[in-house]
Amino acid sequence: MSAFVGKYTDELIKTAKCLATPGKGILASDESTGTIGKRLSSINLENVESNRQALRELLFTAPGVFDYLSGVILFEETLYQKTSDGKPFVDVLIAGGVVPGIKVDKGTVEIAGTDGETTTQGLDSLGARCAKYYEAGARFAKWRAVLKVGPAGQGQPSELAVRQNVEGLARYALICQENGLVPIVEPEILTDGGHDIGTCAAATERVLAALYKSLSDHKVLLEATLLKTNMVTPGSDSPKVSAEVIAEYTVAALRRTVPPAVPGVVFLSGGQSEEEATQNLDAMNKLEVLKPWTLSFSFGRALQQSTLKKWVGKKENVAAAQATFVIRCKANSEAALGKYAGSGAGDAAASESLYVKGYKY
Ligand code: 5MM
Repeated sequence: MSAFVGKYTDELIKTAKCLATPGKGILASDESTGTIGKRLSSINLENVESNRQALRELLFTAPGVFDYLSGVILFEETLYQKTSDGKPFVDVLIAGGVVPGIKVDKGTVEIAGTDGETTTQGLDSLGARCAKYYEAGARFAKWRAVLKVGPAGQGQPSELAVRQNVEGLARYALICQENGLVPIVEPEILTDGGHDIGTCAAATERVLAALYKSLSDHKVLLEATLLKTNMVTPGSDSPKVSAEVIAEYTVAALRRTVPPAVPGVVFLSGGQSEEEATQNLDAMNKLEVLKPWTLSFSFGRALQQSTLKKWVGKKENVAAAQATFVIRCKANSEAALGKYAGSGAGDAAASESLYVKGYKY
C-alpha cells in the first residue's frame, strides 16, 4: 500500500522535519474565542479582540523565544492579526524561523447514544479552508479528537468513539496534505477519573493503534505528519506517580504503536502544572531506549499560565511576563533534549496544578 503523493509532498516532508527539530517545540496558542475567554477572565480581562491580540503579541514578540520553538499553532482570528505596529503575526513568526500553524477543527459534539463521548467537527469545506490558510502563510494544521476513560467496566473509550475519532483524524490529515498543510493528529485521552496508569496506557495504546491503522487505510503520508497526544498518567482522582514512571509508560505506549516514519511526537499538557509537564518530558528524553521520533512539547496551558499571571493585562508587566514565558520555553526545550536541570522551577505559579475537573474547552 503506497502513501499519498501530491504537489506538496517534498515541502510537506521538509516542514514536518522542521517542526520536529530536536530541542524545539510547539506553542499551542490556538485557543478558540470561548477558551481564550476563560484564560482572560482568570486575570479579570474582558474577552474582546484587543485583549486577545495583546496576549498573542506578548507571546510572539518575547525576546529570544524563537530559539526554543519550531512552530506556533494559531486560531483563525490570530492568523490574520497584526502586532500593534502593523506587522502581520505570520510574518513575525516566519522571520523568527518558526512555522505558523492553524487549528482547523470546529470543536466536539456528543455522539448520540454514548455516555458523553464525543467526535470532532469541521470536515465540511475543510479543503477550501486549508487552501485559504496556506495562502495566508500557514504550513501545518491541528485537529483535536477527545476520548475519555470512564468508570471501570464501562468500556470507555467505546469502540464507536474510537472508530469515529480516528476516521475523522485520517480524513482531516489527508485533506491537509492535499492542500500543503502538515497535519498534526491529536487524539487526547482526558485525565478525568479514578483509573490507574495501566488503564490509561491500555486506552492510549488502543487509540493510537487504531489511529495508525486508519491513517494507513487513508494513505496518509506519515513522514509529513506529527502526533500530538497525552502523556500516560494515572487518572486525576488517583494518587500521583513519579515522572520516571510516567516516562516509562508513555514511551512504551508510543513504541508499541507509532511507526518510525513519523518524525515527531509532541505532547499536550492536559491540566498538569507547568513544572510537572516539563519534568515528565525530560524523564522521557532521559530514558535509554530506542525512540525513533523526537519527543517534544505542544503545550497550551503549561506554557502560558505563569505568563498570564505575570501580565494580568497591564502594559507595564509585558517585559516581565515575556521573560517568564521565555524561561518556560527554554525549560521545555532542555526537557526535549533530556537536559532539564530545574531552571524553570523558580516561579511559584509554575508548580500550580492546572487541572479542572470535567474541563470543557
Ligand atoms: C490551546 O488550546 C487548544 C485549543 O482549544 P479550543 O479550540 O478547544 O479552545 C487545545 O487544542 C490545545 O492545543 C491542546 O488541548 C493542548 O493544550 P494543553 O493546555 O492541554 O497543553
